[in-house]
Amino acid sequence: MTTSRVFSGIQPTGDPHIGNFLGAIQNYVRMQDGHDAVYCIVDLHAITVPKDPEELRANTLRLAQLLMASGLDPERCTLFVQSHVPEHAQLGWLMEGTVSFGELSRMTQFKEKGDRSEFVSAGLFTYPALQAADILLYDTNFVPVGDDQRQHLELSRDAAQRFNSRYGETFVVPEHVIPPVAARVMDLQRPDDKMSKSAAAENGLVMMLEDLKSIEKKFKRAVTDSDGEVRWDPENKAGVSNLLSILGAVTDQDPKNLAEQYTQYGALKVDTAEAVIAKLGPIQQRFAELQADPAETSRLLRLGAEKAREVATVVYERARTNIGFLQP
Ligand code: AQP
Repeated sequence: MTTSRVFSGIQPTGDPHIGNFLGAIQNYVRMQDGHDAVYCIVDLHAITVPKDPEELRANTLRLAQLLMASGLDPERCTLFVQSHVPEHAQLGWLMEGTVSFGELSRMTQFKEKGDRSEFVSAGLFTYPALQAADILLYDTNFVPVGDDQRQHLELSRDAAQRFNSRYGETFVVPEHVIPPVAARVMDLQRPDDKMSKSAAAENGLVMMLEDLKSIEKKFKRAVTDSDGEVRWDPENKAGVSNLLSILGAVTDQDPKNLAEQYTQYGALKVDTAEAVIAKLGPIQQRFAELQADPAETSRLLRLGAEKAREVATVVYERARTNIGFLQP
């Protein structure tokens, strides 16, 4: 029996928040078992918005340590940095020849990020082509990411199918795996908006490495509504439903069932804060331990890149042959 391959990427653009954790990282950890799991810290994507070089280097190492502290085990998965595997950029160019200007123009994330940025790089626009390359480079079957990545994943599937029909069978067409709960964690202060690193209201954003007391305060101040009934209804009760889905994702329970156990917003807020703190506390401790030995993290990342290249070079070779590049 062949094991299915899972691939996902995460940007080293500052410490992750609990949306990144519940929408992505927690599932990365789960999917290490029973799959051939490949996880990539996508530094090539990070530079689509200009970054301070020292900060980027430090953030890349910190993110690797935080992923390991969260439970990614380099023995059970492949964890590496995107720029350490040059085939990502190489296949990225082939994907730029595969997806169209019109398709890229329809990507809502580009519109949102482009509107917010002073300098809009060409890379920010073609980002989904590189993302398609990341995924297709590993003959990926499943891609665990949050709901916000749905449109990009659809483009990766279209790119794989188009390339296959133009040049012959080359890529596996990947499938999206969206977590059943907390696929879209919302801002605690503006529950109609996705929790995001670039959020304007800092009180709505809960970071994975945040002081635990501060996390408790933010949950206690979370915006709810004035009707006073605890009910699972994301459309009309975004704040309360967000708390239920966070509590559900952290404790592995169905938010609808959880709703029936509460009559007071206050108790729901306290229990959600406690559950999040119980989850993040041990991760923060392991992270502090890993920070003491950055050379070991770098060594593990180098091994991860070697493991990744064993697959990436084979798939890239298949793509370059099929597209018609002359052998050197
Ligand atoms: N609010 C969220 N709820 C659930 N999942 C989320 N993800 C991001 N926000 C939420 C998932 O996290 C993974 C890593 O994504 P990324 O590294 O591309 O980060 P991002 O999407 O750029 O994160 P932000 O916070 O939204 O950053 P900005 O503000 O820069 O746009 C992905 O799987 C994503 O789905």
